[in-house]
Amino acid sequence: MEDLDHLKSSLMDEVAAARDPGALEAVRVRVLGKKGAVTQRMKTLGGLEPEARKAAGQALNALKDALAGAIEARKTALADEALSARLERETVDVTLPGRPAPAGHIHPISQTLEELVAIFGEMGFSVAEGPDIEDDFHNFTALNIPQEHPARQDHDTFYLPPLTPDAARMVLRTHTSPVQIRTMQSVEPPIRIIVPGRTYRADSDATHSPMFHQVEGLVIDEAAHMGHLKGTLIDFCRAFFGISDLPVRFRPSYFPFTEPSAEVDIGCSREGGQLKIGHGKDWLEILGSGMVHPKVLENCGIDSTRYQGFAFGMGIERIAMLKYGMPDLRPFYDSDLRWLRHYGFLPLETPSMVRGL
Ligand code: 2NL
Repeated sequence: MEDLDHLKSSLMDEVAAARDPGALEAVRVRVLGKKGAVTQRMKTLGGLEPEARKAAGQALNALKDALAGAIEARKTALADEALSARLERETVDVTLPGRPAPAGHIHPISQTLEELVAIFGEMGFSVAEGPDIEDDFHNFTALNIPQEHPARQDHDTFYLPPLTPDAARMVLRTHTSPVQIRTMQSVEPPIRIIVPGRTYRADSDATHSPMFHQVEGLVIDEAAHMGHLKGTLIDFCRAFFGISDLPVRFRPSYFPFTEPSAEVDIGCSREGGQLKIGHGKDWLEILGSGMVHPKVLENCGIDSTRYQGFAFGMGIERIAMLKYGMPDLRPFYDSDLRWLRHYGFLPLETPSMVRGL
């Protein structure tokens, strides 16, 4: 019995000295395991007299229970200590500034397109889209573009090789007008759409890319006239450039698909070689427009004695460059992160001229 008291206090000391769950488990095995101190003693009970065996058995069981309880208590204490240490270590400093927003930027083409959609959207236009690969009829013929027109020449336009020798050759659309043609073929007027998208021309220099973006607009109803064209485009120019009294001028022009046609210029100054949009003695061309040619309406199955309307078109890169002061067209397609960081827009900080800054 004295021997057991001694054993108990030395084993209890070992339990108390275990600094982590691993050490505690080692102690448990040494004490209560198959070859542990208590188990070994249990095995000697068989050689004792019944009286002595009973007493020693009870004492050993009591010791075993006490040690098991102590090990369990130590285990809980160690877990509590570990949790407290972790909570201490992992405190949240609620006074730290917020993490910076993700580094991605909105491409100037996407940004400009969103602005265009917002401006024309407020005027009641919806967005229409169509295929980049077109047939001759939708890209040229329906638009009253004659067979011998230079735009149809191979060196101005990307033609695709026909899939079979007698298949019609397809074309990468040279403007977004075929989408308006498709809309007029399938939708009963009134029509009020803008058509943004990629367009393709065999042209490449500092101001021309073989792929570029356009937005065209189309309004068809029984009464849309040149006054509506002018009002729509004056409002658009002023909203887009954020200058409420921006001078806008309409200059007679020619397109096969509109009659009459007008080029639209905005006021600017070029003092000291520096372009400034707004006021000044100079003009800058920014879009083309006109009343839809009756032949175009008829080509789409629209009765030109009942319906009329206007259309316009502009290059997205060009108006983006003018608005955001970009000197070169080529970096638009280079995926150069330095350029994108400089000219790109943050998703939650998009400066919009539509409803005021
Ligand atoms: C420009 C000029 C323009 C149109 C596009 C159009 C479309 C149909 C019918 C009539 Cl389906 N017109 N589009 C009209 C006038 C000008 O674009 O300089 N674009 C970059």
